[in-house]
Amino acid sequence: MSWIFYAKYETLLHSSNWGSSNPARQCDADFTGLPLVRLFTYLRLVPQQSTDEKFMQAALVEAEKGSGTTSPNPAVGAVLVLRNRIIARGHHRFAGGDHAEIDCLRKLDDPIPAEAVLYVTLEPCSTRGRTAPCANFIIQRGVRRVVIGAVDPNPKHRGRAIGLLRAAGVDLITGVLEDECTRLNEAFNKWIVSGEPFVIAKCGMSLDGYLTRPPGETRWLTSESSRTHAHQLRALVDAIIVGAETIRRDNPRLTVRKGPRRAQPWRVILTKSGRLPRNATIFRDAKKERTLVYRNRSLRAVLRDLGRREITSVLIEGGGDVLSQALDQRLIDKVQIYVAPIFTGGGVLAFGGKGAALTQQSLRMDSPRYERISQDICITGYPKKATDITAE
Ligand code: AOF
Ligand code: ZN
Repeated sequence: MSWIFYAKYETLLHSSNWGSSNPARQCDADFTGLPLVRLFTYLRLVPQQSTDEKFMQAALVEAEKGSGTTSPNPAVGAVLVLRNRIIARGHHRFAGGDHAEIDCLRKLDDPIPAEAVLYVTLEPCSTRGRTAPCANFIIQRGVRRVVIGAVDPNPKHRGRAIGLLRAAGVDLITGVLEDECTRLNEAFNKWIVSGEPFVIAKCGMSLDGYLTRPPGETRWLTSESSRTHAHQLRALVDAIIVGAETIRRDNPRLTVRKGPRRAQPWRVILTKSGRLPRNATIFRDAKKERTLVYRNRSLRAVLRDLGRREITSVLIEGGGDVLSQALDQRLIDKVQIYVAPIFTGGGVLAFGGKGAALTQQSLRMDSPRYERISQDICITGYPKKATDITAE
């Protein structure tokens, strides 16, 4: 394998932005002013992408075209390669529609050449669901070599197609760009094995951790760019959860106004008292049949019920009450938090709750990412599992 020096673009990007005082320079990498010694610290010896990785990357690009529209199915992409050239591409668009492999292979009428290789981001399915099994179709079409990204976590399929294809004499390898292929479907991966949706906690907060705006001041703590950035998440989830107080106070629309979404995400309102303004937008607008109200139910019970309705991902948008419950009950799978450079004091804490008795029991983030957006910082991360913490 050949090796190249490769600057970790992202690390440089973040390190340079931290030091930046120029709000106009948001996310572009900036090498000026970076001491040479620091530059070399970040130079990493990494393997050049192999041919398999290159084509799996192309299959991932296909898969991403379905992100946000395939639920409750995963987003999957495929490419067919002949002598180092992609001759067909395909992706899964919506549940009930063609799977990625079928979409790709159907683009060729002719017999598939013996040297052709099929790259697919997820292990092909092996039994009939809404559609016929892809493994059989691949064998029938005479594909001789298959490269798989991630194994399908669906208990109905997990590992079966690998056995079927090998038994039919197909040359097969798995695990190419496995992490990328897995992460693409983080919501599906949780829901299909647990029956509960993947929970993303999202909010904008002040430097002192408050959600609320100072009375009489501007309506928002975070910048417009942060809010546009945050809005894009809505296009990728099946439901948005808020507490009744958010409806009473802000009368939000909770709709997707940008992005590829086919259906409006469910709007889920949690209330103890049942007191909700009848003329709130969510009960009156064109999407009103996509509003669900849960009265006096624990967040966990709500999530279970949503999972039964094939809701694979939820976005908790506030207020402090719901976010705190989610934190205290350890129901969060991912956070996306926008911190604005402002101290408000008082008001509603984003994550009040009971808190952890000991620092050791606090919820730590795994793989946190920091992105500067205008004057704000967007922090994303995955809470560490208890097992990761005890292993440290
Ligand atoms: C594939 N290729 O593109 C996708 C797969 O009900 P069905 O027939 O649509 O099957 C859904 C299941 O198939 C889904 O839960 C997941 O395990 C797998 N998704 N498989 O071979 C695809 N989207
Ligand atoms: Zn399939």
